Amino acid sequence: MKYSLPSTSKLLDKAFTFGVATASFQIEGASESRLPCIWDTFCATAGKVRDGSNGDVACNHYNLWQQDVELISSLGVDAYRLSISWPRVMHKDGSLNPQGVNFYIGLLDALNAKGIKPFVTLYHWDLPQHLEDNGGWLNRETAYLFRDYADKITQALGDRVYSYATFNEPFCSSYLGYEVGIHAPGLAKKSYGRQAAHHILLAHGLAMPVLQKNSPHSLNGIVLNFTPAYPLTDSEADNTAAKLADEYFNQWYIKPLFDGAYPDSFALLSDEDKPVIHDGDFDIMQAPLDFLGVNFYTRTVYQAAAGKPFAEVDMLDAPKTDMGWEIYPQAFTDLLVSLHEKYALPPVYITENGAAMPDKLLNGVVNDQDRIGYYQMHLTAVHNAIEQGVNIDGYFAWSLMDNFEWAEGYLKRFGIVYVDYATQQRTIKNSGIAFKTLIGSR
Ligand code: PNW
Repeated sequence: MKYSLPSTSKLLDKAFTFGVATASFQIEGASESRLPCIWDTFCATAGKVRDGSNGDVACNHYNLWQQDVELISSLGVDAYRLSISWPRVMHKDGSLNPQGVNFYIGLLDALNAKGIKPFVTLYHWDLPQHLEDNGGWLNRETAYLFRDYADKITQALGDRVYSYATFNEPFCSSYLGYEVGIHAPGLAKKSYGRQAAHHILLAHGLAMPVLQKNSPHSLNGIVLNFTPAYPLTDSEADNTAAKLADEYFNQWYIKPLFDGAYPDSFALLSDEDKPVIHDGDFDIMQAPLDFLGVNFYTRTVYQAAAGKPFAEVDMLDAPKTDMGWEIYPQAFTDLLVSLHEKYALPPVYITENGAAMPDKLLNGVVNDQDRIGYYQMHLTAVHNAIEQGVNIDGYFAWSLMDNFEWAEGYLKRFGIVYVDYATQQRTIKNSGIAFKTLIGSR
């Protein structure tokens, strides 16, 4: 039960940051002590979450946070990535809610006391419902309200935070939430997805200078997810399909931040699908970043198709996780190298990587050999990218513990710690023991 890397690997330097990650809605529970958010509403809508569950209790981390800090500390990690629940720390009138703020102050103080660096994401999908009622990310005003939230919360948290990310995965919030509707708020229109993305990237750009001013010593940036697109064959048609898919699902969310423009295939959008863009928006979006967070899980294969730019291919015989996501670690190395070649990147942190597996707790043990295999291959993929010149300073496992996996509810387990939801008992899985051993071996 051990991950192995070449003894000279940068991953084994003490300066390389190893951490575990979570997000507010997925673990906190205690929904009664905050404002409602779009995921509460989505969960309450029949047919949206597979097991009909919600985030009312989740891992009860809001009440169990002290033991969870002990758990994180027992893993020996350098850092813990968490997110702040906007509806927990702000009232409807835009003033801070001291009860919510004090929860995070207590948590951050406990982490710092243990020498664990807090990596804080300001938006991991839990938009206050009252803002959605006013148009949510389709309303440009929401970007300015996000800046205001970022301003107030970063002032309140003072110097407790090692790193701030504005957003987690603008792709998921805009595409899954507003374009295909499988995430909250469940809207499904192409123009909505593209407009929501534009406003989220704008909100990011508006907040960045505020973070730099209020928290000049933290590493401030954004977290993006990538699902690299591969052609099924090396035909020109399949290559074109994969390139268009890559622009639509990946480059769309990063190119504006570094190049101040959407990809070329923006021109293929019909006029009604194009987002409303104001003069100066791309200048705002290009605010310099101290770090880029990269989340990686899988790749997608595409082929050419009649009547549409690309068609996804299900790789039927390929190894897959419990999400049905193909296990293809070479795509992780390829992705990191290609981002490094395309953009003038700041230091990169892998802010999420991991796998859902059908875990079983037997006699107090979770022997998750498949997850151990996934981590071994993906840590090696990160090592290989570093060898090829990519500047990567850290790696976070998704997730610290099993939690509310969005539209899959509690059916999918991503943790390196097992959660028995009936008792809220946590058990470190064998993949977690291996992670601890790797970190301790440096
Ligand atoms: C990420 N996709 O979500 C999130 O940041 C986590 O909150 C989540 O639990 C984790 O990955 C596992 O799903 C994603 O469809 C959800 O490409 C969907 C996609 C990517 C990331």
